[in-house]
Amino acid sequence: EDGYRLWQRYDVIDAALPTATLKVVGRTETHNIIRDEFRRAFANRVGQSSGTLLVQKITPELQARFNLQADITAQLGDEGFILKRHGNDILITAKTDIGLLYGSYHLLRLVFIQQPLDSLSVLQNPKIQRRLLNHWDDLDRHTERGYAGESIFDWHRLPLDKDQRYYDYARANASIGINGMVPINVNANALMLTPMYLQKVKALADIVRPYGIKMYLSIKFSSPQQLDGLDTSDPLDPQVQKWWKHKAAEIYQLIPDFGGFLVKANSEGQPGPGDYGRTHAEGANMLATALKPYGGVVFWRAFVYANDPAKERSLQAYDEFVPLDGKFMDNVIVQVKNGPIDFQPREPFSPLFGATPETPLAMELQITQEYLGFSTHLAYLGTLFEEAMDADTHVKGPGSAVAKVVDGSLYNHKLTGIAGVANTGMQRNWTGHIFAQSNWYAFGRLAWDHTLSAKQIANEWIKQTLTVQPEAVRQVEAIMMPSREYVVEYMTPLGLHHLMDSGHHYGPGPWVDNLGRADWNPVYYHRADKQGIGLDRTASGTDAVSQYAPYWQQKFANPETTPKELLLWFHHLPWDYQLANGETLWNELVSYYYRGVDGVSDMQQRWQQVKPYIDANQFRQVEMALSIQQQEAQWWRDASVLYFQTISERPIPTGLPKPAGSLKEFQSRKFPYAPGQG
Ligand code: BDP
Repeated sequence: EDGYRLWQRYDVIDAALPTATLKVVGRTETHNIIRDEFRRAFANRVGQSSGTLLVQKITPELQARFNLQADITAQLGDEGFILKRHGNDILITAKTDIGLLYGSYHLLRLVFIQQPLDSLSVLQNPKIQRRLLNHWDDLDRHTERGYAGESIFDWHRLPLDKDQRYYDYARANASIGINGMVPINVNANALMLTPMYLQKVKALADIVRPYGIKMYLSIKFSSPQQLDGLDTSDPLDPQVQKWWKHKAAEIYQLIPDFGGFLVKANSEGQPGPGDYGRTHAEGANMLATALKPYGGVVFWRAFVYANDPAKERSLQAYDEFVPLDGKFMDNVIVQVKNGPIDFQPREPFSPLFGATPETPLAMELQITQEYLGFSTHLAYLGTLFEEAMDADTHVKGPGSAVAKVVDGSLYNHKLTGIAGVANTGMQRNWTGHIFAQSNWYAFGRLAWDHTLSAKQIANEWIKQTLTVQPEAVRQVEAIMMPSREYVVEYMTPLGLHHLMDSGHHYGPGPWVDNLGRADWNPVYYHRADKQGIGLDRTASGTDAVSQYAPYWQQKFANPETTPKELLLWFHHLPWDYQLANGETLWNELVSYYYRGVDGVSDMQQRWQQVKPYIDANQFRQVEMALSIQQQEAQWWRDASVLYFQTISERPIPTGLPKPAGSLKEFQSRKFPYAPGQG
């Protein structure tokens, strides 16, 4: 098993079509995909019962025959589906072809995770409307923060070379409900909007369309100047507005169901409306006006932070966007990273969630493991995504979860979205680590239904990807569920963050203090000094706590009521500060670093135990990656502990072995060829 088939390893699992025959009514491309999918899944493995598996769009006859009440079918949305057993027959029905496809994938999932289908009765609609992968892939196939080889999009050979990988990519995404893609980097390239490249984009759009996937593009705000020599890209300039209107018309001519634009503006050197003294709303609305006649939307990113010594970084997105609430057009959605800084192993939820009642917010999660060990560390992110979704903002009292902001229910928004920064690449197994596939899978499943638990999703993924043997499933769950926490512990425990080495972000660099901007330096975030460690974000510090609802303001104001895992995010505390368990902060910090490394050893042991139940090639790949992770977890631990010890001047708590190696050696390590650099 080389991993190419992801969670679609049908033939190795002992399962049969649950009925004797299959009937797919219809002849569109999507119907053919459904037929093909069942053929792949079951080949000649036909069920015992005499019934039929019927895949057909809803009709009054079907409703009567399968006893579907009108109030049930009325709940079906455009992408939703119903699965219903009646006697020996099974029905997959929906209002649209895509609904049928999603229903088919759901039935296949149930079969392959070995759920009984005797009393099958399912109705599902996605809870979030636009569920996108954001690829940070460049036109030359380099992938920013990509750790699985070069980009899967071969722009040079498109549009004529329609690589099989594109179809397999679309299948995998459709099987977990992803319905949109942005194939290129938010650090955009204006060339993408030239006629030559738009032909290539059209070819891709045509391939993914029958799988229910819409094409979106990252755009460069300065495109009018770069591509056609306009004097300005000022969003209030009529020539610029006209340019974007023409561009939108050209795109929709080629791709009638084009989804819209994704924009990184005035952030980390990207051009934007701020270059002309205009607001993010003015910039977004100019693009939204151009897309509006065709039903397109603008995903406008809130990941902005200026080089402002007077304002701590985590405050900036909120201060920039909250005053603009109500100023965006109704086809703009503001895309917010889950935390206020930047995809760290753990962050509190971004205070923007819930703070803009008039503006729909999409959540951006990072599937690729830029800050969680690249693709050599096993870190199941289902738990991180779940934590980000379930965080209760308390903006409208208890029960105001981030997920309710994102699914539109908290403030009644129709336009809803979620984006995951993809971890795909040309490696045979797509993601560079077999377990990194589970993060792609978990993103899709949670985007479809955020009430699913990370544990349930892990269980589904294991059974489809690795093994259905019950004891082995249990062991692998015990590897996956705490795995992200281990990374937090050996990299950034107790609320520490942004301690990685410069540029490539590979390995520890808590000592780094010499970068061009203060807020790029790890020392800016940990603030360790003779007295203690942590960033004081309370009223006596940067006052970031004031951006949260009163409930959280109170909790975060006091170290005793701040969740322990966020302690040093919000507080600068003395090294000898006493924690609830009686330990000093220093001792606890160090023991967390050790605990994380022990976690990796635990994963290694459990992996050895499941060997008999895992394909040999899969087994070996993961075994080797775990040995790299073990080494690197120790590197993170020893480098961090040694560095902080030079400041705390306190001993390693008794019972723990001394860190191996010297701080000087750790500090001198260089990685000019680390993958995925920006
Ligand atoms: C940072 C990445 C950088 C991205 C940026 C973004 O290091 O490569 O361009 O996020 O999201 O985390 O725009």
